[in-house]
Amino acid sequence: MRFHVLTLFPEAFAQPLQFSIVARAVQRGQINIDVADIRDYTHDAHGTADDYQFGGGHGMVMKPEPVFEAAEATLSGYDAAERAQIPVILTTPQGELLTQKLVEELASSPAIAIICGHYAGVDERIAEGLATRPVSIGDYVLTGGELPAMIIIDAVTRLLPGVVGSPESVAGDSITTGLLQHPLYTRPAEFRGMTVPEVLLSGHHAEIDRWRRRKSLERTLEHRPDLLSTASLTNDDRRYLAG
Ligand code: 6GU
Repeated sequence: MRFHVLTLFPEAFAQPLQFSIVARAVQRGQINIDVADIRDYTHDAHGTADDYQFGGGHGMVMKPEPVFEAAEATLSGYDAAERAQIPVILTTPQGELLTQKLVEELASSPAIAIICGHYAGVDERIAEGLATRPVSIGDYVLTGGELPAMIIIDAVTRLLPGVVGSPESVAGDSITTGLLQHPLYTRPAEFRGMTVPEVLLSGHHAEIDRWRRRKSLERTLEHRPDLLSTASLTNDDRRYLAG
């Protein structure tokens, strides 16, 4: 998978993606993260990439020309058929909410371009004529789209074949199953007076599975009751939640 990031702050990407699983995926050649500096595509001596808004109002707006030119240069290596398969994401609080379902869809693309919005926002013609996928990472406002871009890269990368050790750990994820994950414990069995639930030490796999399922249901009910309407629940699950 090739990620093409278009940003006014390429330095933001130098460190954060260089540890753990994403770094290993880069080293193994499973992903490639290409970062283009939008300012390299400006035409004046000052490298002006933003300007005042028509109609007045607070905050600067990213100009369309440098962003279009950066995207065209970045994607020029692909032929028309490939190009048509590449989602061009625009990070914006006005976008479609990033969910695991959207992450799965993105992970099936051959490459992904991500335009990082900044300042008050981007000229609407970037959304109209260039981006194909406006994406928001949640209902709060950030100063820019760089962190959202990294979040998208991280979430997509871990779904690629061979990136995360065991396919089960991806399949059994929080959210992927439609429920929040059950609690996890490792050694020591007792820590500062806090003990590991007996059932996990019992070796009874059916009991362990039942306990985990129930904890998932309890947590989902407590923190994300909205997920219960779409999760696939057994009659047992329903009885447990009702009781
Ligand atoms: Cl993608 N960008 C910005 N600036 N703020 C956000 C966001 C994106 N998603 C949630 N808040």
